Amino acid sequence: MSEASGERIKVTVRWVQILDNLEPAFKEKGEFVFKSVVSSDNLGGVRTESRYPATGHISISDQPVFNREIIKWVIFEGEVTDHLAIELIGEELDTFSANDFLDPYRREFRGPVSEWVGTYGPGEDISEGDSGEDDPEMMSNWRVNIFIDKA
Ligand SMILES: [Ca+2]
Ligand SMILES: [Ca+2]
Ligand SMILES: [Ca+2]
Repeated sequence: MSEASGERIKVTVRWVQILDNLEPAFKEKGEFVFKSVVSSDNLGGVRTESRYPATGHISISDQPVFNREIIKWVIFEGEVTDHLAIELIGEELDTFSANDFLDPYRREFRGPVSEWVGTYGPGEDISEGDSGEDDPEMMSNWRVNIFIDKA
């Protein structure tokens, strides 16, 4: 294992946008908790889990204009060489029934780090073949913007 071969990166979820708050129509906001798993098979294997917010939940509306929350949530900071996988699970908390889940988000990056540092969001992708309905950051009930930077 050679530590010198890795590059240090930082992955931040900059914002989330809720298209369906998974609540009855009369309720404007849903109560959300997001969980992340960031992993890499580089350097003997890396896996980092975190939760946003750290405690409690965040109430987010699904009304246009009010449905985007800037969260600046750092989900990974560490060394990788040529692989990174990001998974996000959004859970909407309910008191009198089982919790609801947003579509799971997953995206995997391979190859030299310099080829995939950047911003990944709805309709602003760097990689080819990721536009329109295939855009991983445009899910049926939410959207996400992720920033991968050298740290
Ligand atoms: Ca609900
Ligand atoms: Ca709820
Ligand atoms: Ca995208």
